Amino acid sequence: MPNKALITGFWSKVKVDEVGAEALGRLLVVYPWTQRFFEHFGDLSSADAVLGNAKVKAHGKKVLDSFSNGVQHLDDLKGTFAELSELHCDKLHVDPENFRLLGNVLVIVLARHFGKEFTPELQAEFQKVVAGVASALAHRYH
Ligand code: HNI
Repeated sequence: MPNKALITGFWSKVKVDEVGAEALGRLLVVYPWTQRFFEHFGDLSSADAVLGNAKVKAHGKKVLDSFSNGVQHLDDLKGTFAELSELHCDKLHVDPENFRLLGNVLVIVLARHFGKEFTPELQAEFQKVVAGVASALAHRYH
């Protein structure tokens, strides 16, 4: 079980809109096949286009708001993400490997935003959180 106090203390400093937009934007640039799910978002033709795309920003914030809710419910990630797992599996058909990719991109964005403050200890805790969220979102697939 991750160190909840350490995680929630740190998470209160995270700018969810900025970090969410950058994490989703980087996912789409670094792993271009993920763009397939977001073709209706408009111009994704270059890294600048993706990172400047208002729909990507808005959706990144939505995803990270949902992730924040998970941070507040570390004891019950499975229950917290049950409906979203159904949505991503049954309706959106997102390959669950992509949840793991987004989690790792999120860790990189946190490291970029917080620099030294994102200590190895915090990273270790966050790797557990992103793995837990990815696994909860993938639950419906099993
Ligand atoms: Ni995801 C919609 C949360 C990862 C593709 N996603 C949502 C919504 C939430 C959400 C919340 C909005 C639901 C609603 O409208 O009721 N997504 C999350 C979380 C993660 C995640 C918490 C991982 C931490 N989603 C991903 C990944 C992909 C993805 C990795 C694809 C690569 N999600 C989608 C798509 C939609 C979506 C596609 C619908 C978008 C739209 O509005 O058209």
